Amino acid sequence: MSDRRQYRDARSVYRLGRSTFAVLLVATMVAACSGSSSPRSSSAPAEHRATATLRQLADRRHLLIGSAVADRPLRTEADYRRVLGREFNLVEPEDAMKWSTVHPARDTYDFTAGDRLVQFAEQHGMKVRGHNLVWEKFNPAWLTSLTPSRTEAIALLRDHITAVVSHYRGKIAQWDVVNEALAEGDRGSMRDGVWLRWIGPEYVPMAFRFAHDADPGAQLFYNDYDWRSPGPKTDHILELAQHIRDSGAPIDGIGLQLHVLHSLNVAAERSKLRAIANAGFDVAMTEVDNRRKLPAVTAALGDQARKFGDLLGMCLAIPRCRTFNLWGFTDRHSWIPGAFPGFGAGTIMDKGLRPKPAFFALRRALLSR
Ligand code: 9MR
Repeated sequence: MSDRRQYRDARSVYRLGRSTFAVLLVATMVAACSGSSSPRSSSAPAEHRATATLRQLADRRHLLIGSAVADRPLRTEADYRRVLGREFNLVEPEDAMKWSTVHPARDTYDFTAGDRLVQFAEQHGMKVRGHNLVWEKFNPAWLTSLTPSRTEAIALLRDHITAVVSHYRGKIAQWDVVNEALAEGDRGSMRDGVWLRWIGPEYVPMAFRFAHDADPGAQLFYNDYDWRSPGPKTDHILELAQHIRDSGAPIDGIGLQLHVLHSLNVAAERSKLRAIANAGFDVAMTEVDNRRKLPAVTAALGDQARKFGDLLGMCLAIPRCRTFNLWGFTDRHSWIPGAFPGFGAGTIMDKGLRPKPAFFALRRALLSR
C-alpha cells in the first residue's frame, strides 16, 4: 500500500466513531444537568488545611498531583528537590524516558536519568508517570534513518517498549504509551512519521499490547493536546482511544495535556470530561501550564490562577479524573521560554520557588467541597 493511501485510510479509521461519540455526548450532558456526579470532599481539620501542602490536600482527595521533572535541576538544585518532594505525590520525567534519552543508539539503552527520578520518587513516597513510549514527532536520527520492512519495524517497536517497560516494571503507575498520534489541526488525521509509514495506523494499538505484556500492572494512557470545548480534536482523541480499545488492546485512560491558552468554558468542558469517563476511560490532566507574554502583569497571573483552579476543580468533579500533573512547577525550569520566545511565567511558582496566585488557586480547589 502506498504511504499516501495508508495515510488516507488512517484518517478514515478514526472518523468511524464520531456518531457514537455524539450519542455519548448528549447522554453525558443530560447526566451533567441532573447533577449525577458529586465532587470528592476533604475532611482535614481547618487548622491543618491552612498550612497544608498540595500533596497533603491531594492525598485526602485521593488525587495524584504532580509535575514534570527536568533531570538537571533534580541533580543539582537542593531547593528544587525539596519543594518537589514536599508539594507533590507524583513525578513525571520531562525528557528522561523518551526514545532519544533511553535508547540513544540501536544497541544502547541508558536508563540513568530515568532511574534517578524513580529513586527520588521511591525515597519520597511518590508515584511515577512514565512518558512516553512512542511519539512520532521526536524520534532519534538513528531510528528514522533505517529502512526496515513492516515486520522489522514491528520488532523494533516491540523491542523498545519491552525493554523500557520491563526495566521499570512495578515502578511506574501510569505510562503515556503513545503521545500525540493525531496530526496538528482538527481534521482527525494521524501525524505523519516513521511508525505510520512503516507499520500503518495499527502501530498505536500494537504499542499498547507490547506495554501491557511488559507490565500488566501499569495503567496505560493515550496522551494528546488541543483539548478544548467545543473542539473537534477533543472528539478525535476520544475516537482514537475507542479505536484502540475496539482493536482489543488494553487502554485505561486518556491524558489531556492542557498547555492551556484558551478561556475555559467550565460547564462545557466538564461535560466533555464526563463523556470520556462515561465511555469507560480514566482522565488524566497531564501537562498543565499556561504561558503568558512577558513580563506577566498582575492581571495575567490572576487569569492564570483562575485557569489552574478551574482545571483542577473540573478534575476533582469527575471520579475518573485522579491525576493532575503540571508541566513544570517553577518558572525557573519550563519549556515555554525556549519554545516561545517572549513568553513564560507559565507555572505555579516563580523562579525563586515562591508560590504564585496559581499555587493558591490549586490549594483552594483542593479545599473546596
Ligand atoms: O518539555 C519538553 C522539552 O524539554 C523537550 O525538548 C520536548 C521534546 O522532547 O518535549 C517537551 O515536552 C513535551 C511533552 O513531552 C509532550 N507534550 C508537549 C510537551 C511540550 O513540548
